[in-house]
Amino acid sequence: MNIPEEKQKEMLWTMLLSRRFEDELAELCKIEGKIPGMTILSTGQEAVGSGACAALAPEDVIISNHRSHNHLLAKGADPNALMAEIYCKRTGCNKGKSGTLHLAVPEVNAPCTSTVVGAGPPIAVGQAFAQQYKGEQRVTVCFFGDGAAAEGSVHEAMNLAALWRLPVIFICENNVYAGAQRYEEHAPNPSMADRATAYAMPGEAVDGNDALAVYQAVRDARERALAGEGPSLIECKTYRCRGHGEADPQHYQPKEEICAWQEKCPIPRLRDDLLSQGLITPEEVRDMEARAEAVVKEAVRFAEDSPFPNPEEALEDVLVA
Ligand SMILES: Cc1ncc(C[n+]2csc(CCOP(=O)(O)OP(=O)(O)O)c2C)c(N)n1
Repeated sequence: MNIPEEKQKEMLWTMLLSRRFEDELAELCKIEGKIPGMTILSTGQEAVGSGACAALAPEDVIISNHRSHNHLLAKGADPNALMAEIYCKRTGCNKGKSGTLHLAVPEVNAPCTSTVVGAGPPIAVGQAFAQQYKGEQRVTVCFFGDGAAAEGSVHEAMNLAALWRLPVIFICENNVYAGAQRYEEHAPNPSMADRATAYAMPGEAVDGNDALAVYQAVRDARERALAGEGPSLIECKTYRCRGHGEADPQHYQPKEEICAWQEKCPIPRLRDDLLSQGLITPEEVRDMEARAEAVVKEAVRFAEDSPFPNPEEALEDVLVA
């Protein structure tokens, strides 16, 4: 597949970091009052953000949704500032004002995540329009769910992006569920990627638990976008292994289905692939795991030790037009 060794290791690292970060959040949110708001995790879906972001340059932009931790960590967000923001502390990447659901990390070109379902694609199209208008050599990636794909805003965004040949890559993270609703309850066509045909753009479905396949598809789409060939739609077929949020008991998800997908976990898959090719040693894997543990421990300490913002700070950084 011709993927540089360092990129493959980077994908394994960001998946391990993301999993450890979210496993910690899964525990923290059980402590009353610790984490304000909902806790929405991407456990089992890490190959999507990690594979995609490894194929991007630092100047490329990502727009994400409510399930954003993996996307942001894979794009290089500082785990300390991210954790502090999730705690709504003043040292957080948004000074404690966004919490987990509206995180923004402009330093890594992740200016917006929105929990408004379907809000991301029009924002990504605006971003890509600006890039094209200014003649910049960079692209915008938009992560959204299969549920979001049913929103009118997503169709409008794809239509305009294709019409104006904008440098945007639509990544539909098809994790089978939108809240408690299964994919086939809201989408008549089993292929989300097929929708690309309607907008005359390339559409491809990939195994969303295979970081290397995601990387390859995004790398190709990025090359097309930079060559002026416009947008692409990539459907990453994956599975939501936890509830919609941590308070969701998942009673509507068949146990056997969850177990079958846990078996397809993207992390051991890439790890074993790298080990069998001799691209990584068992010791390096252990080091990566220990590093992820240490980074997350430090992020929690940083968040815990940080102050909450003062109430009057709510009025700072507010844009009044
Ligand atoms: C406009 C809007 N409608 C409904 C909701 C409530 N809501 C939050 S997440 C969600 C499900 C989204 O599913 P999907 O886009 O597939 O993403 P996933 O949660 O599976 O990652 C819904 C309905 C919302 N936040 N915004």
